[in-house]
Amino acid sequence: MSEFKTLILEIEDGLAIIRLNRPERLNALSVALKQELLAAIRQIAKPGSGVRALMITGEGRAFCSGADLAEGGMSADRDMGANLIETYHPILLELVALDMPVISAVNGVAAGAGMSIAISADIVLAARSAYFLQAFVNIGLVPDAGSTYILPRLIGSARARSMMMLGERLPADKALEWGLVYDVVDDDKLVSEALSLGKRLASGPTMALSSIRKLLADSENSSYSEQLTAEAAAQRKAGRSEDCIEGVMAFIEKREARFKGH
Ligand code: LHQ
Repeated sequence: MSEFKTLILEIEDGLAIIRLNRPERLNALSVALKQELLAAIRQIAKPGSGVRALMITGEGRAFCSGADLAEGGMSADRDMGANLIETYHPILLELVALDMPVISAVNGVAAGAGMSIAISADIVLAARSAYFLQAFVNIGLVPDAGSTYILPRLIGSARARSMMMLGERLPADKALEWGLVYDVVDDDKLVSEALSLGKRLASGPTMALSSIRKLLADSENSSYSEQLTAEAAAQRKAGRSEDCIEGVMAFIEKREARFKGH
């Protein structure tokens, strides 16, 4: 049983599944949901948790509609920058620091900071009826929660600018064409497809998968030669892992590898 109220955390065969669970608000990020999301990620990250992959999805008809706009009221002196630094950045930084692959299963709208969370995953799988929305400009805000970093890197500057400035919905099929998502599947297949990908990753060579994440994150700001050096260091570590020995043995013995994650 999940001890959380605004999300559901389940762990199955090394795969942690977080379901954002405020469907009546399209899973908007309330203070409570942000606190619980951070606590859930920390629980997953704990050594000995047994978790080797994470999948994030939403309950109901949305993935996440971004910041909860109904909470807190409006006044000109409120500091949204501080709100970001104190409550959003820890979630995004801990998510990106996880030593395991992350999948988002986008079951409906992913708007504002909800879109940022969705596209920070390694693999983004979208339901055919899902859509992405840089909602910020529609309420006079700027893209945040990592959007200005991640989005242009995924879909290019021209498309990112248009999404951010026009605040229009990007349907799943177009998101696929633009390279924002890994794949689009029929709505009723989304969860089963994401679970199957998640379980496959959770039984993979976790150390290598985690290094792939880190190498790709570092490559955004590295020179070619720095990246070659980083690859060599990561390969030295991976090459000494039990999973690499198992992978090579399994290849030679013409059988499926049984990776243990170390
Ligand atoms: C919501 C929300 C929501 C509360 C739907 N909050 N109730 C910002 C500020 C501060 C610091 C840091 O960072 C940020 C980052 C951000 O994320 S800013 C962007 C915030 N998000 C938005 O601006 C999106 C607002 N929502 C919408 O534009 C629409 O709801 C979308 C396009 C997501 C979905 O439209 P519909 O499918 O037509 O659904 P709906 O609008 O009828 O929503 C259903 C209910 O959910 C409704 O409540 P009600 O009581 O009328 O049934 C909405 O009020 C509620 N809801 N999003 N973000």
